[in-house]
Amino acid sequence: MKKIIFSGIKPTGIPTLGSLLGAMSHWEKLSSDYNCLYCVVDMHAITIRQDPKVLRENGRNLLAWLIALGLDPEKNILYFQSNVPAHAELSWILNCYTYVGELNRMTQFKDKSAKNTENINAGLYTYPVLMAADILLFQTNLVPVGEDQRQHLELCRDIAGRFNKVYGDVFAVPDAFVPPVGARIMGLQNPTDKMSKSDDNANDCIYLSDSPDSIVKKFKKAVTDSDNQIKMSEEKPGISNLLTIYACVKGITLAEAEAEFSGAGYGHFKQSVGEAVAQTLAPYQQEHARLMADPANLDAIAAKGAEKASEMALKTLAKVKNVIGFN
Ligand code: ATP
Ligand code: LTN
Repeated sequence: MKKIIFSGIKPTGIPTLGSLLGAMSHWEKLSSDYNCLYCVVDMHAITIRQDPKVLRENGRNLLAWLIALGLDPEKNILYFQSNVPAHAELSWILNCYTYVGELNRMTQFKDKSAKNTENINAGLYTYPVLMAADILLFQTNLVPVGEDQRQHLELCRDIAGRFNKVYGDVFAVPDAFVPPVGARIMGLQNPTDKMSKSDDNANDCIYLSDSPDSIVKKFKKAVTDSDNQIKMSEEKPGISNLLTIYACVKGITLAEAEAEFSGAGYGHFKQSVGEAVAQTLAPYQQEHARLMADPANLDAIAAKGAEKASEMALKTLAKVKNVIGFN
C-alpha cells in the first residue's frame, strides 16, 4: 500500500511564486510515490472576510492551477474542502482535544489578527484545528508545506498523539515535508517578510498569472542592498532571496547559482532571475488558460475528487465516533 500525502491551499487570491516553490512544485514530484490528496481549503479562506463571487472564482482558478502545474486528476484526488463535510465534523471533535494554551502560541494567528484587527474571529483562532482535521481524516503520512506551516504541523502531531494515547491507534501521526531550499520565499520589496498572496503591495509578490514583462519589471525593482556581492548571507536578505528563487527555478544548488553570478552586477543578476522565472511560468500559464476555458470540466473534476475524498474520510470519522462513544 502506498503512503498518503495530504496538503491544502487557500483560495484567497492568485497563488504566488512562494507557494509554488515552497509547496506546489513538490506536490507533483511526490505524486508518483504516494496516494495524494490536494485540497482547496475554502473553509480556511473564510477566516478572513471574502466576497462570495470572488471566493468561488478563486477556488476554480486555483483548482486549474493545481492541474496546470502537473497534478493529474486521475492520479491525485483534487477537491474543495467545503464539499466534504467530514472536515468540519472532525474539526469540532478535535477542538475538544486541543488546549487554548496551544492555540495561543500559534504565530500565524498572532500575525493574521494583527493585520485584521476588526475581525479577529473564533475561526481564525481555531484554524489550526481544522487543519489538523484535514490531515488526520486521511491517515496522512506526509504533509508537504512551506516553512510557515511547520508550527501547525507540530500541533497536528500533538493532537493526534494525545488522541491516540487515550483511544488507541486511531490516527496516523504525519510528518512534515519542508523543502531544504525555497521553503520561505520572501517578498521582493520587503525581503524580511514572507511573500504572501494577501499582501497589498503587488510589486512584493510574483503571481503565477503575471505576464513575462511584469515579472521581469518586478524583479528589476526588487530591493537588494548597497553592497555589490552576489552571495548567500543573513546580512543580504534581498540577494539571498533572489539566489534562492533562481536556484529553485533552474533546478541547481545555491552554490551553483552563486558561482554563475560571481562578479556580475546586480542589474544583470535581477534581469536574469526575472527572465528565468518568466520562462518557467510560461508553459503553466498556457495550460492554465486552456483549463479555465472549460469550467464544466473543472467542476466535474472537483465533484469526483470530493466523492473519493469523502469515502476515505468517512472511514476515519466512523472510527473516531465509535471510540469516543457516540451512538
Ligand atoms: P495567504 O497570503 O492568503 O495567507 P499563503 O500564500 O500564505 O496565503 P497558501 O496559499 O494557502 O497560503 O499556501 C499554500 C502553501 O504554500 C503552504 O504550504 C505554504 O506554506 C506555502 N507558501 C506560501 N507562501 C510561501 C512562501 N512565501 N514561501 C514558501 N512557501 C510558501
Ligand atoms: N494552513 C495552510 C493551508 C492548509 C493546509 C491544510 C496545509 C489548510 N489545511 C492541511 C497542509 C495540510 C496555509 O495557511 N497555507
